[in-house]
Amino acid sequence: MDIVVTPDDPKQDTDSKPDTDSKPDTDSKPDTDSKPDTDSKPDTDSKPDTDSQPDADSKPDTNPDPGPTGETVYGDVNLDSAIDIMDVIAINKYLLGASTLTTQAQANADVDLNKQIDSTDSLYILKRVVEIVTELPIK
Ligand SMILES: [Ca+2]
Ligand SMILES: [Ca+2]
Repeated sequence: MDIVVTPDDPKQDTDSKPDTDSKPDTDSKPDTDSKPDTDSKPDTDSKPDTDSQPDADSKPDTNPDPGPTGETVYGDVNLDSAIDIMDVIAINKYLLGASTLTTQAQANADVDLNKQIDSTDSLYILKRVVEIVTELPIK
């Protein structure tokens, strides 16, 4: 390969200009570095300690709900004395594990009297709401 030495290169002088050094500081602003700290705070999410307390909510045995108030209104899952679409939503939320039901609500929800609350009860309550069936419980 040829090594061409060009001694008359006048461009090298541009590298040694000291004047341009006073401006390019805008690229080196260290202020923006002080923000990404928010990424380093995942500690609050990983605490498994919270599992030792909310047991009161998940234990149906110690549930301090008023319990059966005497009259079981089959289909009235949300205990508002009416059988409507809100009860279908309530039982479906319960079936999905998204909510809990009081003892009375569970009694009301078991509309086929098989001692279990499942999608069959949900379907019957829906049928009751749309008047495919006129009476609950289903026997
Ligand atoms: Ca209701
Ligand atoms: Ca049932």
